Amino acid sequence: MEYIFWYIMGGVVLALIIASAIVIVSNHQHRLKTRQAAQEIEQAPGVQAPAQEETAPELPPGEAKPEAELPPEEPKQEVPEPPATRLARLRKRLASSNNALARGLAELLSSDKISAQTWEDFETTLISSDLGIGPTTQLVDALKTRLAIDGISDPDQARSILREELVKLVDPSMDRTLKIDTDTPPAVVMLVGVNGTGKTTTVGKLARDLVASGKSVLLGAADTFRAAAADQLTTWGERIGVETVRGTEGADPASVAFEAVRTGKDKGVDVVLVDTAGRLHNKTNLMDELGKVKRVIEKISPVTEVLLVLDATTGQNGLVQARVFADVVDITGIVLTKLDGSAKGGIVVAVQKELGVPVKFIGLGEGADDLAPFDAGEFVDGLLGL
Ligand SMILES: Nc1nc2c(ncn2[C@@H]2O[C@H](COP(=O)(O)OP(=O)(O)OP(=O)(O)O)[C@@H](O)[C@H]2O)c(=O)[nH]1
Ligand SMILES: [Mg+2]
Repeated sequence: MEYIFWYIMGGVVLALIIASAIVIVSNHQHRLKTRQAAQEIEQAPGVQAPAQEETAPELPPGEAKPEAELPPEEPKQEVPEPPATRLARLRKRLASSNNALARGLAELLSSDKISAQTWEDFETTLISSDLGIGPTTQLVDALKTRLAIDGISDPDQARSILREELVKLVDPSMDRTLKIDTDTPPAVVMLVGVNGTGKTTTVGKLARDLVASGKSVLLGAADTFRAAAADQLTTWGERIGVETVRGTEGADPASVAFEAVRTGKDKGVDVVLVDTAGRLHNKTNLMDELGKVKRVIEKISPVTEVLLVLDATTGQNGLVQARVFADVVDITGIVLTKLDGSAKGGIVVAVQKELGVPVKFIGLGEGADDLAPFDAGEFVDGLLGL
């Protein structure tokens, strides 16, 4: 009996093996047929082969599998240069910026004897360095008096008197801090000015410094004239990890500014920096629009600071712009950019006198750390090459 059982079992196993073999062979034939059909379709005119799915090449045994591709690294947040080294670097740049005021002062100090002609030349240099007639007369009179009274012939002493008088003219008593303290956050800082003076760049540089000092910041791209303007601001924001609120090209700048400040308030940020479009001061409608932007923002939060951004190389024309902007929005501070170029340092004094508001920041280059808080002593030392 037992052998009958094993006989039956053997038969069953054999039948299973034969069945599996049949299945494998028929699958293989089916795959061959499908491939043949696919090749025929590929070869037919006008038909493109479907893209082959990429498969990883087989590795020879024992070879390590390459590591899976890592996701792109989060952009590293940039760390601003510390203020001390930045100021030293900026002072050097100011001294080498070849401006007329520095040259005039150097000439005066290098004369053995200060004659009437030397004074006259010095006066001319001061006026042509954008200092303005009033401040020039004031400076020359003060110097003449002090140098004569004290009978100074030592150039070092003369230089230090000149430094003192210049610092006085630049007025170290002015409050140059950025106004961002407010009982009703966020503080709102608006940047205004004519085309290409450096508003957007200054927003970026300022935001970077604020973030480094522990403030939370949001940017408002109220320059809706060109999409590229909002892109430029957004790029600055991404570099320092802050959000930019922007509208579509041609949107009402006041509504974008409003939205930015509202978002800033909702999110509890400390400071909202609002970039505005460059506008010609002689275009009344554009100037009116600026007034509207400020009024609309103030429906939510007071504007704590309106910074007028002036290109220092434009000289006297900058003063004309300053006057018109001040009529439309109350300017609370001035940013003088491009003092690294062919700018004439005297504009600092002239513009402060014109508006009665302080220069708060100076731009000395296109780099992210090329903005310095203005300091009367540092500035004069830079001019005198001290
Ligand atoms: N040398 C130098 N270049 C600067 C300085 N500040 C800005 N720039 C450059 O000036 C050019 C214009 O700067 P933006 O910040 O785009 O000026 P803007 O006022 O926003 O211009 P609009 O939005 O077109 O009115 C850019 O090439 C800046 O890199 C500075 O202090 N020194
Ligand atoms: Mg801009």
